[in-house]
Amino acid sequence: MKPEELEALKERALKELSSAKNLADLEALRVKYLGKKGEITQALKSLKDLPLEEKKTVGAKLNELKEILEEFYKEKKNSLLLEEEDREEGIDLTLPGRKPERGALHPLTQTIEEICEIFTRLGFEVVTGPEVESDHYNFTALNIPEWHPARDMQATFYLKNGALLRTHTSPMQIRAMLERTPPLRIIAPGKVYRCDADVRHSPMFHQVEGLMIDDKTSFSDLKGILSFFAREIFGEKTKVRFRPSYFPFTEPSVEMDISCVICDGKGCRVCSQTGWLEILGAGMVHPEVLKAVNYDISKWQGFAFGLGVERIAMIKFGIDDIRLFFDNHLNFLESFK
Ligand code: FA5
Repeated sequence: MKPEELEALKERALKELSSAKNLADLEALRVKYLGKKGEITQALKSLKDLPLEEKKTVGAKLNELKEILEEFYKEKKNSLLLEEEDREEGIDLTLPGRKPERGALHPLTQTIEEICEIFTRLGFEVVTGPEVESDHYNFTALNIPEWHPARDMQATFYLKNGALLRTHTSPMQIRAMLERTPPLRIIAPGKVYRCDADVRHSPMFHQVEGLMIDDKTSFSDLKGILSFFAREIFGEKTKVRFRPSYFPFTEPSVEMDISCVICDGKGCRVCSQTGWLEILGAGMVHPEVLKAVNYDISKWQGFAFGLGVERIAMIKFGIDDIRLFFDNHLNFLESFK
């Protein structure tokens, strides 16, 4: 066999092997070139008729070609096997790759972060504290002694050792004042617990407490800061109003309403036709509370507020059942990505 014939044989064999579509085609080509009666085997057999010198050179080249073809055959067989496996498993190699699913922050976490961000811009420090509280911090120090009927306003979960699950974030007012010297501005987000459950009430929910103590802080500061907050979180056009209310730890006390974001204040089912939605309780810190932390009431004064995070999130995202936040259905959670 002449060198150019060998080269042509190599090219033809590699071309055919590489275009084999399946294992059966490939096997036929193996037989054609490398089988007992295959072209390479036949050529090797016919070496015996050649003169010694030629036998050596052509023989070496033929063996080299045989090795190349065998290696190529093996690789091709592996790749056809993999393709066949994929087909059996129903994998369509022409499909685009799957993107990994991305998670997102829970809507309540998003709301808490937004609230904290707004107050941080106004110089408030974010603090956190325990969910298992003592009677003293949750009630007594907040001017709610044991006999006080206001204790019944918040149905409390008591623990065996006399401790309780905090019913509001207001104990953080006491903790923050004891840990700092005035002036101070803090907000305290966190979980609170009450024996209470329906479409608007959950036994565990979130509040954000706010407290500002200074030597001049007045009711105007309370109104200004809370109005600013409402416009930041619900939009520039939001109107606010303050109604007189009662909390034992503030005097005077108010509740703040915002104009209904659903009907723009015209009256709808969500705002019970009033045009207003209540979002928080607030007031000037009661002197008895300042006394409980040994603050000089002739020098220091301030305001506090407590808002329900679920309430804010329900208004913001147009959700009418509080339980959706805790059922953790993926369809619901994915709509907040
Ligand atoms: C308080 O808890 C006071 N500590 C707020 C406060 C702080 C007033 C500082 C003055 C100064 P109230 O019980 O109204 O107040 O609760 C505040 C908010 O928590 C309510 O407006 C409501 O949005 C939310 N809330 C109350 N109970 C539930 C509940 N079971 N599920 C979901 N949200 C609730």
